[in-house]
Amino acid sequence: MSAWTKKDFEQKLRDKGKFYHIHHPFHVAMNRGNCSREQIQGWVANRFYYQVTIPNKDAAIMSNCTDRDVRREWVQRILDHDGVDGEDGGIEAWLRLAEAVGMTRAQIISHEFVLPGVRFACDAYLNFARRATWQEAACSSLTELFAPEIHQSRLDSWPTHYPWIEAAGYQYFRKRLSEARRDVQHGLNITLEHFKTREQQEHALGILQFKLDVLWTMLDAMQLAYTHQEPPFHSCS
Ligand code: AHQ
Repeated sequence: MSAWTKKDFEQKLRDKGKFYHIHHPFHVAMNRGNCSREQIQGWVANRFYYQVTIPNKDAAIMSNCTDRDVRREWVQRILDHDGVDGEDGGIEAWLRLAEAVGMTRAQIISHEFVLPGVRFACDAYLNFARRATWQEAACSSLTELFAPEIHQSRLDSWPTHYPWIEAAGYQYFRKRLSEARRDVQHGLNITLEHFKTREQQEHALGILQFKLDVLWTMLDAMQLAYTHQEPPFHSCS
């Protein structure tokens, strides 16, 4: 089969948005204001494990990438999360979000609330980035094609639905609006350029689906634990 044009290939990637975790029942409930304090806190505590995985994931990509120009741009993702002099970074902003929802930094940093399913999904993403080619791992970050919408939906809906959350916690979502857009331009250019044949393009779609599955599965674990009150081993006496 002949390769898709770059325009059609990009549209096929964007069409995967229907599987994005904004459509997961947990996020739908959250954006409708139907989450309890426990569900919000559980989500913040578990997503912290994802956030701290990202810099290691991006460092894995850097370690596999032999292209200096790509590394010069990709390194910014690590700095966005770890921070630099004068800039606290995303991990610090997530800790402020944790305090804004009524948790302590120690609780979050300890990972004591991280569910096995969340850990496995995040570790699968990190291990994928370690063993895949840097172009495949760049492609897997393209779930952020759909991220600005989800960050904006929180900024739009949380103040009304969750007045008990301190507004200082929203800084993380605001920060990602611009960072995600910049990241996506870079990741998309790499992906559209690298995956040329129809077989390679289909492979890229499969990689994006893998990452969509990572995000979806994290919420499945949280849904069981915090919505259905069925955390792991809850039925074992
Ligand atoms: O806060 C997020 C973030 O820093 C990243 C990095 C990026 C990647 O490299 O895979 N993906 C990502 C995402 C973040 N937030 C998620 C959310 O729902 O708040 C969305 C997620 C993504 O779409 O991959």
